[in-house]
Amino acid sequence: MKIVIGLLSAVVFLCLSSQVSGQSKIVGGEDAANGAYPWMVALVKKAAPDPFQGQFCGGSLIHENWVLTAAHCVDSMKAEDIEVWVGAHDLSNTTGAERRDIRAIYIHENYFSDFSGVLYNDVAFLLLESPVDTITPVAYAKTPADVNAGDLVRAIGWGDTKSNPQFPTILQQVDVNIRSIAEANSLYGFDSLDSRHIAANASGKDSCQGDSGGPLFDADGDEGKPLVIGITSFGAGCAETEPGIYANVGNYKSLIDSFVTSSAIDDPDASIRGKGQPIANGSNRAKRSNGTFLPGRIRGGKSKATTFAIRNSDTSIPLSIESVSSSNKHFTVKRAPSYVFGGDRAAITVKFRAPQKNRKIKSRITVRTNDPVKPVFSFVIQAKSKRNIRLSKSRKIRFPGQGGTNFPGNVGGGNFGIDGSINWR
Ligand code: 4AZ
Repeated sequence: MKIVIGLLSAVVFLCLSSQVSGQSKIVGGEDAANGAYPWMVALVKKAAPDPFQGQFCGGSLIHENWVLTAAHCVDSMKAEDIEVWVGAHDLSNTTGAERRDIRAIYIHENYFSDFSGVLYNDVAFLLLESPVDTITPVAYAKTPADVNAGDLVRAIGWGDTKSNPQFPTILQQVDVNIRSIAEANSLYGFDSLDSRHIAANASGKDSCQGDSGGPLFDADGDEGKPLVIGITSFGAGCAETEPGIYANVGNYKSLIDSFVTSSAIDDPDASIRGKGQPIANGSNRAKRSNGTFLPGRIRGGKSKATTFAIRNSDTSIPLSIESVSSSNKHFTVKRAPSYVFGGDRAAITVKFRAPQKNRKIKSRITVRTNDPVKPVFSFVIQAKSKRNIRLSKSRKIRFPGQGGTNFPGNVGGGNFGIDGSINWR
């Protein structure tokens, strides 16, 4: 039942997304005053001919080294393919704005999308190649309770205006009202939105495609100055009856604090340690090991997990784990962090599922990180599988005496007791 509703709402979602509401600006907004939001960031694809054509998302400068944006903006992108413009107003003329390359992208550990298209933990951090020290960063909410239903808040961006021109060169702003999560869930017809989200809209007014990653803010929430409370995330189209949905920044305060306080200049320096026995590689067994093996033999069909610790050096910027992969299908990566703060460690769990054969199986685990000196770690893991005992049809077996007597001979997996833990087939 839940799945049916999910699929239905996914269909409704797609239909609404393709409708054009005929409103003007961000949708229903107006030109921002030049210089009103210098901390506003444009995310731009470097491959594009100019910032206007390359702009694909927004962001907020929350620290001289850090931009807060949406995970869905950058989760399939490489840092070297993006540049940011801080303090831009007119994307067709970025004179006076600050351009920066991106040193690393960090995506929230638990960012995901469900079957109806709802995004959760749509939060990401961009580390700038060099600090922006000429622009004051914007304040961000310290608690989710900083907003209440009915509050008037503001969204800004260079996204779709649903009018002409569809994509503005001038930064747009729109004022919208916070909607309670209960109301937003009922307007969407599902129950998926929670304290990780903020909902906001007003009649004919909304953020839209291209505004994602940009801020939702209380214009005077930080002692008369802007306070970022949301990250533009998704919606059922734009300026429809369903409100726009934003990541609830106050909910992520401690994570955001961890990033903005980890601005060491030092590059990350990763090391990996595994449990189990070292695999001998060369003459000096202990020193020249390049991985571990799982002790014992694992019976066909059974699984065994092993854990590796990935550590980042003390004084470094966060280590971003871009991917962890296994070269052999009998080993799967069950758990891997997406970032490791300086001085911290995190677990990588690899699971071995034994095939129905007596075999020794090796897999190369490859970890890709943003460690600039040694970005790729690779080590071997090995396990032995043990064939489950199957009695071949042609083989006649007589059970001597009563149950519990040891069965002589060697069938399949070796000597065994008749009432031992054997899977008879
Ligand atoms: C988008 O696609 C998008 N109406 C952003 C915000 C909203 C809808 C779509 C909210 O980036």
